Amino acid sequence: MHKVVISGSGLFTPPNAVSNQELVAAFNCYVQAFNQQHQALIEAGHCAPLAESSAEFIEKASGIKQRYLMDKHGVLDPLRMRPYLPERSNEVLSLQAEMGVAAAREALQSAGKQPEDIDMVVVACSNMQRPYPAISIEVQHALGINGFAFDMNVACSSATFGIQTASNAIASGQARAVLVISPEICSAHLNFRDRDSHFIFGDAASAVLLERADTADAPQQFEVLGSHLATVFSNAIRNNFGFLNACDEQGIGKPDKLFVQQGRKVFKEVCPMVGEHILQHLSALNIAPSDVRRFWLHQANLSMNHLIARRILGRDASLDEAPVILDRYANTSSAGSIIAFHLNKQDLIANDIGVISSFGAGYSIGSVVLKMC
Ligand code: CO8
Repeated sequence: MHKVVISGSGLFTPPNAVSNQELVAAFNCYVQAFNQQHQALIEAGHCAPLAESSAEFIEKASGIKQRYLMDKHGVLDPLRMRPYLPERSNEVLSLQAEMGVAAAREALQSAGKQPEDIDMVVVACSNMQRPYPAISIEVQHALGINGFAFDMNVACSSATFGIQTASNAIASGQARAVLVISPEICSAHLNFRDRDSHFIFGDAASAVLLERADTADAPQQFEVLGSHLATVFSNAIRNNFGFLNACDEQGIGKPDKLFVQQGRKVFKEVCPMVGEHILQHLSALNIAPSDVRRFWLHQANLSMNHLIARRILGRDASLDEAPVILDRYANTSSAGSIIAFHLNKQDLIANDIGVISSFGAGYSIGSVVLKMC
């Protein structure tokens, strides 16, 4: 079996930053218009008035201050409240592939690799813009990579599941080097009219390059000491959008065809599972939690990360130990923990241990333990 390292990473950040205040202003405009339009029904008790959102609540409940979106004008238009992302002809690189290619190019560059060094491309994310041809094959083609590519979806844990798949392929000799790319267009499957969740997500694409340790010559490399994955079925985070929707016209346009969650339930159920998962994984590798230099945790909610870190360490983690990017990026689903890794690894030194961890819909949980070479 070959030793495997992560030798490169990349990030694509969309051009449009949207603050909580901007998002709330649009949402509240929509609420006021709705309540005015339905005033008679509301007064007669036949329709519940909508409640306004608040930027203070959002930051306090989630830690999110802003997010980056592929389009902000459509989202901030109270009459539309969804991004405007025009369809492209089949001859043009698709939007999701474009985001993935940008992140992948940076990963290739930081690893000092060329497309001909790569044998496998995995696009691992929560939502694919189409079923086929696979987005990964389009990315592979755009980058000029030989070998093979496939898409996989394990919601927010897609990247860690992708890393395990890539790592196994390299260790067993099936591939010399693999790109795991997570282009997330969360804004296109978020319900911006839902007060409970309109603030949660942002768009971004991340990429990591994994390869055999004996071929790697990047200035910074992380040996993959192990990965540990788990899934437990839950309906607490769900999206019923899919190809069968066209077969029952009554369901088209209903809110369940976008992201829906019971946030409190998710919070309560997932935090203990993740803490235990990481502790078990470290124990199996004979690593004490206190020996971990950095936790690149999934970036969904700041209080969740505080709780999980406390469960693992028995005390609060410092920002240095468990860096935060969700304040700027919001929840970027599978890209979140990889963005945290990408932006917070430069200061590590040889033999430092780090843990990438993801959790989300499914439920799905993944951890990858790394040692800087
Ligand atoms: N403004 C003002 N007040 C509000 C708002 C708002 N926007 N929203 C809710 N409130 C009010 C509620 O009405 C409630 O009031 P009251 O107490 O009077 O009833 C009060 O605030 C508290 O509401 P909650 O209990 O809902 O608030 P929480 O403190 O639980 O915070 C969170 C809500 C932030 C959603 C929190 O529960 C959370 O983060 N939970 C975990 C979320 C999470 O990690 N989910 C994982 C999703 S990621 C995933 O795997 C999906 C992948 C697919 C990607 C899809 C992309 C679109």
